[in-house]
Amino acid sequence: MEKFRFLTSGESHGKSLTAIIEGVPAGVGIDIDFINSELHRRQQGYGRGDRMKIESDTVEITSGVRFGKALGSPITLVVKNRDFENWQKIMSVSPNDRTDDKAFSVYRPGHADYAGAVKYNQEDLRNILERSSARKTAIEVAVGAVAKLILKEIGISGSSEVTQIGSACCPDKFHKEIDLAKENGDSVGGKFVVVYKNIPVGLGSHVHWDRGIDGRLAQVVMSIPAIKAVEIGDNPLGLCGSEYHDEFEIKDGEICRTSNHAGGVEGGMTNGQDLVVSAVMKPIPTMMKPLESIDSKTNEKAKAHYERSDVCAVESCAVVAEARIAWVLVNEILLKYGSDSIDELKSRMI
Ligand code: EPS
Repeated sequence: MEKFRFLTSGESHGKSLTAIIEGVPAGVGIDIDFINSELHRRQQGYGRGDRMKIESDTVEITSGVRFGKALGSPITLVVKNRDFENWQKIMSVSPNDRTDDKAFSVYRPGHADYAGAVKYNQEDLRNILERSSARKTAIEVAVGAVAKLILKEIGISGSSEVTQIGSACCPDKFHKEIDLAKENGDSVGGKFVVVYKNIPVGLGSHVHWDRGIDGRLAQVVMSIPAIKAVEIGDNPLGLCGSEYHDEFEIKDGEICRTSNHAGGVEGGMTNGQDLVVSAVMKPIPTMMKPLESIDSKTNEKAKAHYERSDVCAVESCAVVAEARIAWVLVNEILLKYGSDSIDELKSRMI
């Protein structure tokens, strides 16, 4: 991302998760309570594991904000891992603390263990698990909350909803699906939709493949751990062109549409309609009833590694997707309208 840039760091059971964000216009109100409420939302959801009982994620801001407003300088966010207290020796940075406690060598099918260990030449698969864990999405949601605060200043807001858990498509049956998976030592995935409203026309571009906002949205949602499919708009198969495309009309002197199958994106650009992005999350690969696998030390058959995990995290994943979509929207808005301060941005967007 060119205008709203950041890096994150941190291991799942390390001391903390950190982000340094650059590009937040000066004068944006940085409401810590809002960031913490987003972190809280990410921790919720039926089916989360016991880690969420240990953590109570809150953010510390160590730069870039003064008296509640962004300075325009890099903003540093820190979310501490409470569980680090129990992992100090295991996650120590000192070579003197080296231990095999919590080391593991049997790949979990579906997780990053195998490809990560081959790629980074690691024997202890914990060295891959620690960063591939979805724990890192906590700091991503904090960055997304800052992006949402920018969007709020210009009247843009987003929300999400779980639309499917396992084979159940109505909310009354979601808990039952999760309970059943838990009873069976299994896990379950699902589907969710994110909607952002009041989006200006013309974010993204049709002129080059890498500037299409659809591609950028797909990338940030697809790379959330466990996401396997991303969709923009609703795409009922079998509709012909005359049924699918969203016809124009004039209502109260404004150009509008009779439907929104395109999900607010045409030709790689936002078209002023609601932005609608949905995604499919596979079942979490760490399971009480482990799958068949291989021990990387012996190359012999073994049951996959198990440790504390979630049975279902689709609700949390939807919150992560909201956050990541906020990054893209802010980046595109800053690309289109520029702006060093929030007042300048507002005046350019009229
Ligand atoms: C997560 C924290 C992790 C997992 C989960 C996401 O905590 P722990 O590993 O200590 O139990 O609960 O990560 C995964 C399911 C995964 O496959 O990586 C969190 O904060 O969201």
